[in-house]
Amino acid sequence: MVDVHALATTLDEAARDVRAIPKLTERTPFDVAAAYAVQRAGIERRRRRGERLAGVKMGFTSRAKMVQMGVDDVIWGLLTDRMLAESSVDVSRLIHPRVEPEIAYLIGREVRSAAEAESAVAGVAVGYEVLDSRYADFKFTLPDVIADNASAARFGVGAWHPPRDLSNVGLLLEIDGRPVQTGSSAAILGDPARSLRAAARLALGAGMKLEPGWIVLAGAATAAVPLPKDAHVRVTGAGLGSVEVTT
Ligand code: OOG
Ligand code: MG
Repeated sequence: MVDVHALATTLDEAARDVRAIPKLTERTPFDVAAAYAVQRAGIERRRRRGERLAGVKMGFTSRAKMVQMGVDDVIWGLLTDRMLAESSVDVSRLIHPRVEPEIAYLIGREVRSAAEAESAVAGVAVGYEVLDSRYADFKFTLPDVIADNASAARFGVGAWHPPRDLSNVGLLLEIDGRPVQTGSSAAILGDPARSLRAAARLALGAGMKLEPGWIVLAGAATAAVPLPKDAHVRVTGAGLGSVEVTT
């Protein structure tokens, strides 16, 4: 039997102490179902500290990410209000942060089936995600990264726009004015709307629902890049404007 709470505590303490740990599966092999139980226990710890659920993040929805991280399955994690960054991210609180461009959906009403996910969208935006694997060297197996809440650390979104077709939005990630990644939202499962529906399905399967006010990050269209201190990051989505953050 896997001690779900002990594993969740180990990950939570690594994040709070800003300290990388060896992969959990090195000592305790566990499967994907146990990994999601660890993820959920970690979120419960955050909730007990007063954090509130703010949405869902999808992971490995593009080939660029699967290839970068050496895994080949779509995963999901949960976002809390405290992960939402304002204008800056304090990288001294993170182990080895990386940043990646995201497409974001704002949920307008409760989503009771995957089929109604798109019609529940109140807004769309360009966003970014700051990842910070709690594992040494950002190296993990699929169960490890799921247990670690899909490496979620911080995120931000630009101005919300009325829902629209996002199947081919050009994305640009700049650091200190230099383009470091470019891509298209088409890389996200062919259309990020598919990722949104998957988010609804996965939430329902876990006994949850996408809630009004929640944000869904559909997954990065490009590989993630290291996020240094004193950096100025800008992510632009064609027709969606930009979102900026400093470190
Ligand atoms: C896991 C998180 C993947 C995405 O957008 O694909 C993810 C990782 O790469 O550490 O957030
Ligand atoms: Mg991501």
